[in-house]
Amino acid sequence: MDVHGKHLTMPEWRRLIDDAHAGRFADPIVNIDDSQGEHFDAIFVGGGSGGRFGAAVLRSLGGRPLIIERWPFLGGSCPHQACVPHHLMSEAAKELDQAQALAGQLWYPKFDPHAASILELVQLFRSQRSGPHAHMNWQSAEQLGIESIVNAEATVLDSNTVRAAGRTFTARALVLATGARTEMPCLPGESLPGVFDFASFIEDLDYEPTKIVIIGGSKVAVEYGSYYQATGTPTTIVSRGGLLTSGGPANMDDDMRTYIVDGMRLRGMELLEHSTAVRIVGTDRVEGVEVDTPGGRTFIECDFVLIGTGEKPTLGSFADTLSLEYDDRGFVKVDSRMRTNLPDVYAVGDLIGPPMEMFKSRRSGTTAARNIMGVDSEFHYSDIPDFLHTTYEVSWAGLSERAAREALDDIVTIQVPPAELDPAETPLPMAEGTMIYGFTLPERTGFQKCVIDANTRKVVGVHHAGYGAKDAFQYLHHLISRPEGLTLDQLGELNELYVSPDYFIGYARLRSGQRELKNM
Ligand code: COM
Repeated sequence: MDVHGKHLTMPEWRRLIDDAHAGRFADPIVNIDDSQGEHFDAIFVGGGSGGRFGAAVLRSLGGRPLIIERWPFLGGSCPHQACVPHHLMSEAAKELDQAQALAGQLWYPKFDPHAASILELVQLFRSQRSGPHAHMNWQSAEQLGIESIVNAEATVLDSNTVRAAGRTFTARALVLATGARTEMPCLPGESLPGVFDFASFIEDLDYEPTKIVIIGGSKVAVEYGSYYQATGTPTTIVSRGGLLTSGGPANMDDDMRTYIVDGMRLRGMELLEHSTAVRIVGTDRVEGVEVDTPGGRTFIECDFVLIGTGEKPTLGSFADTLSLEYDDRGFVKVDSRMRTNLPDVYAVGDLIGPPMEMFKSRRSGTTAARNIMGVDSEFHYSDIPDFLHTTYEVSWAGLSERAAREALDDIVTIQVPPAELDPAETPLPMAEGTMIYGFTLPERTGFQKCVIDANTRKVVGVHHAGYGAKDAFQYLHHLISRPEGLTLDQLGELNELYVSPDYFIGYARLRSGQRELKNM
């Protein structure tokens, strides 16, 4: 189907995408300006965040990009199976957490776990997701002027030639952006009905889970686990190591980890750490999981298993036609300019390995685009602000207290609630989003820590469990990562919009000017 110059509306895109999903429409959807020929500055194989943002920047810089995407929409797994449903469910988790904790108080009715249906929310997402999908297609075509073929597989013939929709296209450069998917742990029983990963959970769920086991300690495991438990569905996480420790999110502060992991237990979740799932049991469908725990082997009954053990790259036809170098986990190796080992071939997004975060996909795509257009550009994605959700939004940037103490001589911290006070009797932080808990269940009001190098007075790490601070952390990460850094005194000179999600500005002001900085 040729849609070039047709200026499809959002509802028209939506219908087309819905038809393609339902199998009613299988043709490639082609938006190519044929008057410009079949040669491009870059062909992006994969139209997720990396491909879409890369193509947009390449176009801004005067280049001609082509995106080829197998799904009928641009935007990739984010609006389809990953970030967007996860955020929908994390928002639900926050609401349900309050509804459970405050049931029968204030305006909260008695908590009814049957009313909080996991299936209903998945169905709601599935029925509405083509709205965001349509926007990605409409924006890319109408506002960004990106040429694309969606609903079509790309076949990479060589570094400069790709076939799709029965046509052959050439380009100065190739950008590989085919993403990643769950690395299944190869457990007996893992193909039984009732065993899901983050993608099939969204695509295939057709019943209401009543007892859940999650295998793995990834962000996916913690985020969906917190949501399931908040719906009133008993949930167990089986994690090989300590939850959110080694191999988990880098630089998470130990005290913050303790706060959120204790918080999951407080809410009734069973956390089996240092434990290994050995077998998923069932005849026609999953009936339970056998687990080796430090106390011996145990059987956990369940009717739903989520695998959250990490991801592996999704390789396309290029794996056969290009002699690419891969790292030891199979991800495509790139340098800081997103160049692979082959001239003219770049790789971006989840295909190049962790962190599996959208900003990394987007920025790796734009970095490749700039370099292709002759603008020297590097992206180092190991130093990142990071976040996850439990029933809290948890954000952090810079060093944990432990890492700071290992790297620097003299560290002081500002911690809320202060370490010497009993959280159950201390309604702090009680910031944005936790005011009601402040007056009902003080220990649920969150956690904040600011780590400071006492010698230079520079803030070297910030940590937050609460709500609404991600915005601030984007900027805080920039401020503290600059060569000149951000001192406690400068932080204290900012104007805070009280009550803001974090109290770093106010607390920094209370300490600014103090000659010998002390813990607070
Ligand atoms: C966002 C997808 S859901 S993209 O990064 O805007 O392409």
